[in-house]
Amino acid sequence: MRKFHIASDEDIKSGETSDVYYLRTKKILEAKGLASTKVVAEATVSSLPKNWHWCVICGIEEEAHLFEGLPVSVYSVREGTVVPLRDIDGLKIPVMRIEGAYAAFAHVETASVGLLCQATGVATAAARVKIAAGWKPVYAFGIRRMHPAIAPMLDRAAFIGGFDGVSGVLGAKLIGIKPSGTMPHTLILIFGNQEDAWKAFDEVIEQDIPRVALVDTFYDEKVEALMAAKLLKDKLFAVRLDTHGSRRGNFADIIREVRWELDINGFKNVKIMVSGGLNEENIGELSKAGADIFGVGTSVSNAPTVDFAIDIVEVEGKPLAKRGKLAGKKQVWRCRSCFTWKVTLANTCEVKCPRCGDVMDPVLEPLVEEGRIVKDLPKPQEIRDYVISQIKHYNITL
Ligand code: PCP
Repeated sequence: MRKFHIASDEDIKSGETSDVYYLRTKKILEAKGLASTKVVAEATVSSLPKNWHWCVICGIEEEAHLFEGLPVSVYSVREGTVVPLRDIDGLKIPVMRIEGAYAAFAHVETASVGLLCQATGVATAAARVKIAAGWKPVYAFGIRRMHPAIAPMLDRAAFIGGFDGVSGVLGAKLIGIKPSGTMPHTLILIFGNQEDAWKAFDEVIEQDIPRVALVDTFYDEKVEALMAAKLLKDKLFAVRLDTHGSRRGNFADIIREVRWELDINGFKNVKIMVSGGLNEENIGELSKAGADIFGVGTSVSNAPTVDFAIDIVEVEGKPLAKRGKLAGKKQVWRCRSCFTWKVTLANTCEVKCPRCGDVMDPVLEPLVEEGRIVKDLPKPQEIRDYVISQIKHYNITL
């Protein structure tokens, strides 16, 4: 009996998480002798949430495992590729292409779209928060807001988007890093006072874990910050302000006051970490006010999904697409120098950047060939580095 309302790997690969109309389509094609009909299908971003004009493609590793073993071939952009909504001619950009008999992958079309939609939303929201925070350290604290079954995926996507660490134990294992965290109010409440809790943390927790004292439980933040600094002295790495909404008032000014209080008392090295209700709109002001480190939860783990669609663009080698979509198998090109993109038919050999004249590189690369994963799937750290390098190289802004 299933304890949690979640799908297993086998459920996902066997089509148990499919929309039923794809399974009925497969049944009809098989009944009518069309099961071997070859198609080319492409995944494109139909629209981006809010005022986003680019997204960080995430979920490609899971796509590889989804199509592994099926008699199809898949081409995709590298995981972590930052893609604008449209190319230089205003065309929507395919980020993944599937080639083979439609009946061979109909049962995983739903899952394939879902793998891209949510992870890309989270990774993009994370990248936007990092840009808004001026690239200061940001940690993912948001898995508590979502179903635990997807906690590793959420943490991985936030890390790929540029976050510096994640609070989730399994997510951190998946990424290959140590989980990050400070202390909850619970610890202080159970000890009944701040100092015994801070001291206990210092006595019990491994020495390589930064000592970050939570300083908003009972008294004013600047009072508790000074108490913690005087108690832990050089061992105190930072103080965390997770001030309750009812007391938050002008949070930026509270941060300035805490900074001032620590500095005039000789604790210039103690950093200020803030968390609770942070997002790309409010984090910049808190960073300017003196916050050094951020814990971001809901605004990233509950990020809007990116609206991908998978559409057939060729049947038995003939370009064919529904209204609103561009027929024919495509390749996508990105300029080496400027963030210019161009969509062409797949048989195009070379493209020069219409904007700066530099060489453009084809970005749809083989991922799965006839059911075999042919790409060395990069580690999350490599993907994260790739994301940050693109944003800095192309000077990508919010
Ligand atoms: C929460 C916890 C997370 C924060 C808030 C995520 O604080 O510390 O870091 O917040 P967000 O989802 O609004 O971004 P509490 O609920 O006070 O929990 P705790 O006492 O465990 O820190």
